[in-house]
Amino acid sequence: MPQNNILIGETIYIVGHKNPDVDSIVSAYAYQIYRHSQGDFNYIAIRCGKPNSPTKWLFEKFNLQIPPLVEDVSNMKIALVDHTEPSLRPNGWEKAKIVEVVDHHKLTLETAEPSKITIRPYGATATLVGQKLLRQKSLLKPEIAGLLLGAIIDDTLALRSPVTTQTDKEVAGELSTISGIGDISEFARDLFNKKDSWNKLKPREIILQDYKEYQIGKVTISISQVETMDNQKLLKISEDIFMELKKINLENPINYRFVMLTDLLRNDCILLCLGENPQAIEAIFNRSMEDSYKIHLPGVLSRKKQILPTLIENANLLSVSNL
Ligand SMILES: [Mn+2]
Repeated sequence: MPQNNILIGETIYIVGHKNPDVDSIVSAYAYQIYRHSQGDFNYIAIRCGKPNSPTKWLFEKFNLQIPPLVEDVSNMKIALVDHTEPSLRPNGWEKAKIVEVVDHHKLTLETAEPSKITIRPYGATATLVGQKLLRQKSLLKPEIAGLLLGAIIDDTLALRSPVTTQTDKEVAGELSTISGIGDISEFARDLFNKKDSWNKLKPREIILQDYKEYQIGKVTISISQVETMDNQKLLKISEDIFMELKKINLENPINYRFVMLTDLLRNDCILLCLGENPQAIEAIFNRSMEDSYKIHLPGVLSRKKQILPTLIENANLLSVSNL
């Protein structure tokens, strides 16, 4: 697919992470608009996986086209948005050239040549891209502002997650004005209602819908997140989910697997835990497990800002010294 257009130069494909969420697809889309506004017409937004329900709902709401699917980025020049972790990159990245990064996560990158890196510790990549577009307001159409606002709301859980910064709030405020979306909480509720699609899914799909793997030293873990408006309903099938998690781990054994059942209204998380050293997990979260796989964590909503850093800080406990 690499193209060399003599008029606009070699194409750079803007791509979010595997299992794309709203932020990954919207940021790629909006970053293309920003680049084109700078005269860089060789930037093209793509996605490397199926859009989730909130993403589809947003693009439909604003009557916009979701970027096209590219399953393998071998031999392409790519700009990574919303991630750098190798396990989250699109298939074929080993044979691609990462020329740019636009992200809000910690950087994991080894490049042969210097790339253009833009990372800000915001709650969403969409905040970063939104900021760039807001500097030239004339270019920011209401529907693009709405799309970016949706991504910020999704990644920051309506500006309530601990990942939320003052900049997220300010950018969201400006975007809401431009988009004409007056009632942010109603917009957020509509968006989050699309997340509650888990009741149509099988346990395996629930686990893999928003699934990320991480390497912490020698320990490999996975953390799935299921965001709901009511995790008590999900709790009823938690045992089925846990059994499926065990099955997944038999097929592909890693050290620990977690599933976060977060409740956006109650502001808490039921964490399903599978791993080599359950005592370590209890010690790390300072709570005992129910039915030897569930931990209730009040006030926990964020994988990136709460669960993952807690595990990284306690990596010494995780690394199975008693193997
Ligand atoms: Mn994001």
